[in-house]
Amino acid sequence: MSTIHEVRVPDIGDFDEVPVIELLVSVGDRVEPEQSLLTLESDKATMDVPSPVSGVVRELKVAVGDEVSEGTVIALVEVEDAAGAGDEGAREDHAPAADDAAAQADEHRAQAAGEGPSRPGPADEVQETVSDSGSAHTQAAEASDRREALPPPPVPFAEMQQDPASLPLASPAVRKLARELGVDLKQVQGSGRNGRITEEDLKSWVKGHLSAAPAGSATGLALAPAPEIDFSSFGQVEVKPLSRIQKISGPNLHRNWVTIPHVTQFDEADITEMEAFRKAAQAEAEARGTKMTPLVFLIKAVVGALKHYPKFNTSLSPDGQHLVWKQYYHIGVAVDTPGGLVVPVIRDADQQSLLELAEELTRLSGKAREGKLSRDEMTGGCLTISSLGGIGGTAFTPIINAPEVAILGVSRAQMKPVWNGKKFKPRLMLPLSLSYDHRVIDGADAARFTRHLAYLLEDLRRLML
Ligand code: CAO
Repeated sequence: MSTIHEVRVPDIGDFDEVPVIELLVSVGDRVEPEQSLLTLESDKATMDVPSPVSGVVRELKVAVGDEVSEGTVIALVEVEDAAGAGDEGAREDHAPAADDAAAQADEHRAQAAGEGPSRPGPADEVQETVSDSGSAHTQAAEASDRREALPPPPVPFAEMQQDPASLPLASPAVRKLARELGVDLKQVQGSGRNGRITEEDLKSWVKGHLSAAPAGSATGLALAPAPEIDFSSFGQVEVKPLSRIQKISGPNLHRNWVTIPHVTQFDEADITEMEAFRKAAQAEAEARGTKMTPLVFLIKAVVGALKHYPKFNTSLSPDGQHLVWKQYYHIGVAVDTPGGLVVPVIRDADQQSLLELAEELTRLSGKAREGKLSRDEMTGGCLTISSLGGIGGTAFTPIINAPEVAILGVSRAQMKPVWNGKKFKPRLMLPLSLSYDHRVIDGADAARFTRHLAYLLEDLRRLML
């Protein structure tokens, strides 16, 4: 005998009409208790909705983009065994659920007796099917007994009371395991879709830390805590919260800065000829409603350099024992927005012309500034370019956007006198600052990479060789 269980959105705190951003299962999939079914994203946090039962997904009641609130039915799961048939929330296929009416009567009676409304957990949710037969009193008592025999409902989103904006993506089961092991998930790098932390990632992280630390040695940085300073004792102050983006990116930047051994290689590219071509192509770009900036050429040249030096298109496995060599060329571009720094990713940059790249850059940076980038548009990058060329400066040391192994900083091009062996000639020189992960890349590799990049930018026809 099988029963159909309606899975509803559990208590998600003060949130209402939260959009579904990802479906993690399909119709026909077998699911286990606590397995995530879908992901919601409020303006403050990303949350998974777990299945309270084990069974087979028979119907998905929502699609990506739908907005849901506490109690919304999101899926029908067929529970096959006898134990499942007894679950709260289960609706028998072959008969109306008389018990459900009894459970409701039980609840209403409790409220009428002054016990006050009780907030239902996911396993206590009100049923759709109501029977008009049988004794409500007897069945209510049975329903109560049965509820007591059930395992407690999953406690959803306990983390929401903590710092929701900075929670990494992980299923409730992985969060539970992390809590048991005392691991802060923010330190674990996720290898799943959209950076989701899998059980394997968590175990590798723990193994890596156990094997890296000789017995008795300190694994942390053992720094003195930052002093708490009352700035108002020095003068008038105003305290404002960090933006949502800053709250998310800050811990990531911090982790990348302290866990990756950074070195920055500086170089310059002579872009005098490139600049002439860029200006000539500007009219065509404008006719297509876009702009041809030096960054567009840089994206193209970076793809060329990645093809020549594929080690820059890798990621280190979480245990630090393997390199993942990517066969695709997705380029991240740091964009300065009113809310903070975001990095949209231009997919398959190798397959796009300069004009197409210009259009894509205009589209993504516009969406970034409007805060409308989807998760897909911000993930999967191979190497990030951070260009401050439109603002100024001569060089800087960008922080690597892990799990990438290098980031290219670009500063403002300047006309400089360059010695050509006989005399000084005015040349437009573009400053390049390449930060790289020294665990993966040697200094000589980095110097070769930036030299090759400069070689391509100096004569773009070389990209076609
Ligand atoms: N040298 C000289 N001039 C440059 C230049 C360079 N390296 N890069 C851009 N310019 C010029 C452009 O040609 C443009 O000139 P016009 O106004 O005459 O057309 C002007 O500077 C402004 O360019 P832009 O900034 O609008 O366009 P872009 O394609 O260079 O950059 C974007 C787009 C989205 C990357 C940029 O606007 C941005 O947000 N940059 C900030 C990134 C950032 O904050 N990085 C720091 C992160 S910390 O690691």
